[in-house]
Amino acid sequence: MNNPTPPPLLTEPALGYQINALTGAARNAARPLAGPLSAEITAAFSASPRGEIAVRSIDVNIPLLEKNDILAERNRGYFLGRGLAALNIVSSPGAGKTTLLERTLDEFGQQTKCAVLVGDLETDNDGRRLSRPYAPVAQITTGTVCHLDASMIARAAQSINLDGVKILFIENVGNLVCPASFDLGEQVRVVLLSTTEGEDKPLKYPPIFKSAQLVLLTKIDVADVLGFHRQLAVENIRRIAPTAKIIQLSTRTGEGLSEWYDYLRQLTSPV
Ligand SMILES: Nc1nc2c(ncn2[C@@H]2O[C@H](COP(=O)(O)OP(=O)(O)OP(=O)(O)O)[C@@H](O)[C@H]2O)c(=O)[nH]1
Ligand SMILES: [Mg+2]
Repeated sequence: MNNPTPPPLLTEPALGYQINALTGAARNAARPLAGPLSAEITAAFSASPRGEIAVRSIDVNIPLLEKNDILAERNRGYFLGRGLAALNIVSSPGAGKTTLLERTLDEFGQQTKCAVLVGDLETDNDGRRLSRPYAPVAQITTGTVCHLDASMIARAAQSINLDGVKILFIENVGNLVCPASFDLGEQVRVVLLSTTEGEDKPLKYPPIFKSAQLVLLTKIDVADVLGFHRQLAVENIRRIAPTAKIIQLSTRTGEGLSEWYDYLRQLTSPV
């Protein structure tokens, strides 16, 4: 019996494995994978010492974030049903999210009932900073997870009393990358860019800025001393998020805060 000639190797195997071209050098007919993918691939490599195997890929078109998206829609319906506006507040670490929320609770929160869900990898520092007798707050600690997801929000929202709450602030984990992919069921995504980070961040981290309805340019009180070019930052935000509203503010001096409060007030007005 003639053994079929194995297909030529593309290169000599350096570490024992050789992967042939995707167009398929395999002699066996394709078959569906039955077990864990890694075990299948390992077995296939072991059975192909001369590198006869082929690797093919198929696009199954199943969104990896599908489960989160479903839960996020559920959250959105729940929030809308309760008549409250949820804001997902995102930024790099230290851009001023908690400081802004502290002052917002002290001023705006005196007239309009607000609640906060705040996420961090560790500590309840921000939860304690935000604690006010008139505003329910829940701290979410994510451990090693670099973003909040819709299931964390669903659980945390159940843990506080949302009666009468008109605005639910969700302070996300400080990170400009991971939170971009996770819809929490918010009505508005707010991204902070602080003057200490540099004007180029919208260009370097476009997904998060692209997904924002509102961008807050924070810590403008120190813009001049840092040599931060405010107009350039605004232009960079505009390039990535042309329709987002931009508010320049300083929680320290109060500049721009009335515009922020007007924005919040408008979210609570019946349409
Ligand atoms: N100069 C100035 N400093 C500010 C302003 N807002 C916040 N800061 C300072 O920035 C630092 C970080 O502020 P936080 O509010 O803790 O920042 P954060 O975004 O909540 O940080 P994480 O939760 O760790 O991501 C603190 O030292 C604040 O005092 C501001 O408007 N101007
Ligand atoms: Mg914070």
